[in-house]
Amino acid sequence: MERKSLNLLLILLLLILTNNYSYGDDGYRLWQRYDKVQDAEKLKNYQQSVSELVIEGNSPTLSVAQKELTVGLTGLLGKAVPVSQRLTQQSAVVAGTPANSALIASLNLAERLNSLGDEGYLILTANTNGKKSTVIAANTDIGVLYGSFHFLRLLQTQQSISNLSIASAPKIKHRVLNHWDNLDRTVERGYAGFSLWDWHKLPDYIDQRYIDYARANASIGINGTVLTNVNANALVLTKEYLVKVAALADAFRPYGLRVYLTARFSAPIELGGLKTADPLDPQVQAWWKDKTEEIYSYVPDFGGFLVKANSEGQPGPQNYGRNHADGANMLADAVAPRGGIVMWRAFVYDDKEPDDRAKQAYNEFKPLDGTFRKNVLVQVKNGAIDFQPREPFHPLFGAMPQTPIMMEFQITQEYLGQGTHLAYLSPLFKEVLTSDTYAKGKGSTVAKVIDGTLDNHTLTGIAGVSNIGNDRNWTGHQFGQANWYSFGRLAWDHTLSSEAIADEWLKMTFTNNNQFVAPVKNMMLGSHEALVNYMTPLGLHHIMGWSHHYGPGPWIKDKHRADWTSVYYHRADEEGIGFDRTATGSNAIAQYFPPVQKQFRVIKKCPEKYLLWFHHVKWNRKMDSGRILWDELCHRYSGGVDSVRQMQQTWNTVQGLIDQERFDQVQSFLKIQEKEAKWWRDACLLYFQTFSKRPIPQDLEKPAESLDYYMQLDPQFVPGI
Ligand code: GCV
Repeated sequence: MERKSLNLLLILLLLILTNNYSYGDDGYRLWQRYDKVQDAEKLKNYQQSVSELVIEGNSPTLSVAQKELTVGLTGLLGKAVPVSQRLTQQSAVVAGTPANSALIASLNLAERLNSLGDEGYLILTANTNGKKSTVIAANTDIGVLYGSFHFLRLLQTQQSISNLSIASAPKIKHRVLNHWDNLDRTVERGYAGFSLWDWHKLPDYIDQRYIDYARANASIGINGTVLTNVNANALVLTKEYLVKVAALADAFRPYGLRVYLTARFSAPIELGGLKTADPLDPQVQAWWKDKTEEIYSYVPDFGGFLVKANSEGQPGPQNYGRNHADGANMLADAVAPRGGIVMWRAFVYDDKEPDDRAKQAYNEFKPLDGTFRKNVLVQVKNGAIDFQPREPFHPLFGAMPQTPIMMEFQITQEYLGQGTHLAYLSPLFKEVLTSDTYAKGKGSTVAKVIDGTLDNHTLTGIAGVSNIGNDRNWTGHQFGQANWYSFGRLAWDHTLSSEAIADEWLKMTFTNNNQFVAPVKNMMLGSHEALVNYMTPLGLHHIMGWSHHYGPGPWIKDKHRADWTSVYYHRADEEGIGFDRTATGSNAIAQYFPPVQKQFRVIKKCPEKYLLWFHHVKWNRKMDSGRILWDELCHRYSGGVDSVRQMQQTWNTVQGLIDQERFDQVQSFLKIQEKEAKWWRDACLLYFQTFSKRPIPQDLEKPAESLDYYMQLDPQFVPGI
């Protein structure tokens, strides 16, 4: 061997031995990595605690549970785990239901299982036929699958499995992803490539991705997926597409993932050749009934429809002088005989220019409370405008006690840095869920509205607009996976903390090494606030670039709708800045219950994070920090940029603790994020300075370019439009 080759070989060996070399990893495996447990003592303990896997029953769902446990345990333990239908050894893992497993039945768990419903499970250390075992028990096979994922998570996050007594059940019934995927595979507001659904090759080709997608969703308890964009195309309701939908539904079914479709309200005209889509017209009603029956003939467990109607140009019942309940009820009657539901969106604003767009959904929907069918959920965005980096909770939460209100969060980061900004969204989700509506006195949180406990609803739901595409790592940004993950975990149990979710996600996705987990978790937990600061601090909102929504655009004005411009929302003038939503302004504040109004009504008491959402505030007003508003705004924008730089530093310290490939991608994206945070800061401050006419405080970094420069930037072909 030549000397040079020998040297190379030695270097390689050295790298392997010193463990500084790790294999590339593209993130495809998400949080389901199942690599061998690194901690020797824990590994030994796990190996001793898991000798075999016993699953007595037989069903498609049990067989995927068995596969997941086998693959997972084999990987984590670094040894093959035999599968058996009979208990032969101490320390087995026994999984099943009392109905399909004599072993589980012998444990008399009926009382404990009763309260856990169709999807809950128990994970117990138990004595089974005289042998110590770990038992995963549920009322249904899906419960067993969910329990299996939970058990694997315990090992992935290196927790003790010695004395287990876990009971878990979802707090919300329908936990649904909304894909804004078009039939041509573009994804509206999608930043992770094209749609996962390869319609052209369906139904014949079932991509492994569909299975892995279903696995990932099942692992966090997501049980529904709306395949198509709310800006709907009626074609998906034709036979040509329904056979494709059926193929996806078949692939997802073992994982408990039900398929839903968006219904284009004008489909009876477009597909059925009718002259009208009036929901009170008997022919229209009959058309939807027949269409629904046809769908069920392909997908027997079809979940139902999601509808965007009379919003942003979509057709709806108002085109015929009817209201949202008329439209929703017609579809609800069509799916009711098969147990389907209708998720009717409240994201509406009409063609006339409103005095305040924030008030429209409430104005249109609140009077309809009590008029919807039993199988209708009204799906409400978390805030009254549109998934802004921060919004106060939507006033419809708590305002329609007779109607099940479903939450709609946006997981894809349309207004939060799109494909390249690291923003962990669990704190945003939690901020909304824990907000108190005071609908029935103190403690009437948004979470209690949507989990049904406030108004005794059993039909409950939560939706997340998906950030998933066909990028190899699913979400474009490695940390986008955390938002998919945290949505699912909170949908199952909204009481979980953002910190706990970040902790388990990091351990499962990267490593259990605390040198990595502790600093990166901190970084994640502060990332949403950092983004709010460099984009829309102090309650600012809707000041992004025109149409593609990428980058800053506080100067956007003179468009065909005032409420699509930025000046409509920030209202900056020489006096001050902010949207007066009190009685002296649009009075949107009146849509909240009195104790909430009280929190927001006067500038002095209003939390600063919502200040400019509710008030027009003078530039020289003293803030909590002692600074005047203008200086505070400058500090917030600058602080946001500083926080991103801090995130970069944190990330640089963990190099070598994880694989290089994912490390590099995150590092590069953080550079983009820093560049864009500066862009936001400089563009917004220079623009608002034309009104405040005050200097940027001495101690802060000055803008790199002129306002003209920023105003002329015109990014082309931004993804997701
Ligand atoms: C699917 C915002 C987005 C649109 C989206 C709409 C909605 O306006 O920019 O892309 O349309 O919300 O939620 O219906």
